[in-house]
Amino acid sequence: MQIVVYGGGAVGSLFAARLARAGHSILLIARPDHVRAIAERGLRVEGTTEESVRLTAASEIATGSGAEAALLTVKTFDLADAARRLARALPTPVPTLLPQNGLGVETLAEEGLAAGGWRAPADWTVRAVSTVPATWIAPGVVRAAGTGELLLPGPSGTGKDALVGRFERLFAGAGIPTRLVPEFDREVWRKALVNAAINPVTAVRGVPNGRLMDEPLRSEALGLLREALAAARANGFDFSESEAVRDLERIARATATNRSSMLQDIERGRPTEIDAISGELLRRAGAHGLDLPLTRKIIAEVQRRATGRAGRPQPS
Ligand code: KPL
Repeated sequence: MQIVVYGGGAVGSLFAARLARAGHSILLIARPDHVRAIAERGLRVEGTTEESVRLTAASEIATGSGAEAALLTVKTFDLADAARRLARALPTPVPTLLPQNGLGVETLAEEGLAAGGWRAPADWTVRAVSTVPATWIAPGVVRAAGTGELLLPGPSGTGKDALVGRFERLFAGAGIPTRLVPEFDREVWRKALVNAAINPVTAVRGVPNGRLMDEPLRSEALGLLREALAAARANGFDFSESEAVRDLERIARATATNRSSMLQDIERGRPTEIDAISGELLRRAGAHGLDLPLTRKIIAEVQRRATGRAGRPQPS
């Protein structure tokens, strides 16, 4: 299958490499230094497997590029713009996967796709939740850092089921564990709770995910998790505290050696997803008259660190 992977950060590059190895024809849209390295040496994946994969990479998508499916793997802050560019280049809509962290991702993507010319973009998007850990090493090199899975919306009895089925087969065939989950909105919140606890603490303290199992960082993460839980409950998603703590511990253990995407962004001097994760929780809690003081404080800390570094904001 011909697939555009729009966004060559750690996760997008890992997905691109796995799909290319499974025999698909991949066009990876990435930053120029990554594109150059891939053209010279292929895309190297370290970690659970050690391999170099040949695939096509470009820093922009040309109009009329053929594709049967797309993965939008840019970060949330670049999503609307990337979606617009994708839709401009592919005037005939294709099934498009959205595996971003955070809440409200579909709206951002669908607005961008509509601005790029797609009619009824919601018919083509498939929201996914990814816990596949990937670390950016250098241009042309990423690391598969532990185990994770791609969760997709369970059968809904609508036209979306066929689209979901295509992505399920695609990823499973590329060796990435997939699982269909009914009540998918709840799954998106479940992941947002975990990200709201893991990502800002690891970003501010500069540690890999597994370090959150030890004090004092465990308590710091649990404080944020409890606030996120209150926001979820106020919005009608009733997780028990023990369930949320179990999710947090499971993902922190499975990705123990990974540096969270937010920490990687800070280390690379790039913008972070703090607004799409913790900022959105704060807004959704605020809509119900709830304040999240620890979340508010750590948002400010992440923002301070993100802007304290050199480097201008750039797309993934
Ligand atoms: O989603 C992640 C992220 O880093 O953004 C986890 C699953 C926490 C892996 O690091």
